[in-house]
Amino acid sequence: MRATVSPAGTAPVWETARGPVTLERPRIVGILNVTPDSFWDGGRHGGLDAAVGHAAVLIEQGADAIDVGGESTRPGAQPVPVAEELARVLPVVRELARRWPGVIISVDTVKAEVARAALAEGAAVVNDVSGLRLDPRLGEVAADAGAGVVLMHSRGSVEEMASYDLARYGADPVGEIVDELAGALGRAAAAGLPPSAIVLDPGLGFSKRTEHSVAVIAQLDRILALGRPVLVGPSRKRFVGELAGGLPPAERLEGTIAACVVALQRGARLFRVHDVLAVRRALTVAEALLSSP
Ligand code: HH2
Repeated sequence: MRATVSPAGTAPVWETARGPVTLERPRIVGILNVTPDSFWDGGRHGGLDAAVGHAAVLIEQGADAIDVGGESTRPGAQPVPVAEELARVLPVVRELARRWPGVIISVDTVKAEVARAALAEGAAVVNDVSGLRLDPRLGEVAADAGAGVVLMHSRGSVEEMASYDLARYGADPVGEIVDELAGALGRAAAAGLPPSAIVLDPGLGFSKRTEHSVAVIAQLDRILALGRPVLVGPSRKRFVGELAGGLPPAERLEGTIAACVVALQRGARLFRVHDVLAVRRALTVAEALLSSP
């Protein structure tokens, strides 16, 4: 299969509240969960100092953006009230934006109120794992701030979206996912978000069994046909462990890298990962090999 790499000068651009992100090279979004219960980094970056320290490491390792999350989507995770999510996320967003004005700060939330406050503190992007399904005001909040938005595919509430319960598809799972992402694009347009602000994400592991995550990576061209850049988030997820024969999260780095490299080859341009250094090195080499004539 040919690599999907834009010729020089025509790289797609993602508009954010802190200016455009050009996608002539793969962009890495480092994960910074300030939660007690995220499946991999939960409880590790709870205090402000720990969170800022980890962000410094991710940026040093080559993260182009930092995605700050205050609510886990792990199956069985407790829903987080707005006030608690604000208390977790806002001090971190404020400090990161102050220290690293050149780094894109993203807030991983499905709540318009959290998005509004984070954008006011310097976040440039809202990463909505519900694709504008769960809070109808979130799109308008992002549009008013001129923010970039990641629209991820999922089904159901925050508590159920990462389980297999809603992973019920007919003969063409990727077709259903594309249709549902098209619905998210429609909600974005109705909220006043310009297409240039939008990145699409198939939501690996969200409302998807392993075979569904495999299918969306294999058929990423069908997501790209919706006309926006694609972000993928395979980092240490269950489907990676299952494909490797049943490995726990601590042993899923190599599989994560494999998923990122294949997604790059199929046209993804943004990669949301925990392990920035390893993934950046792998993608830099893969990009050089894929873009050589
Ligand atoms: N995955 C997770 C959370 N947010 N956002 C996007 N756009 N894409 C993803 O694939 C994605 C996401 C789940 O991973 P993580 O943040 O590590 O875990 P948790 O939900 O337990 O905090």
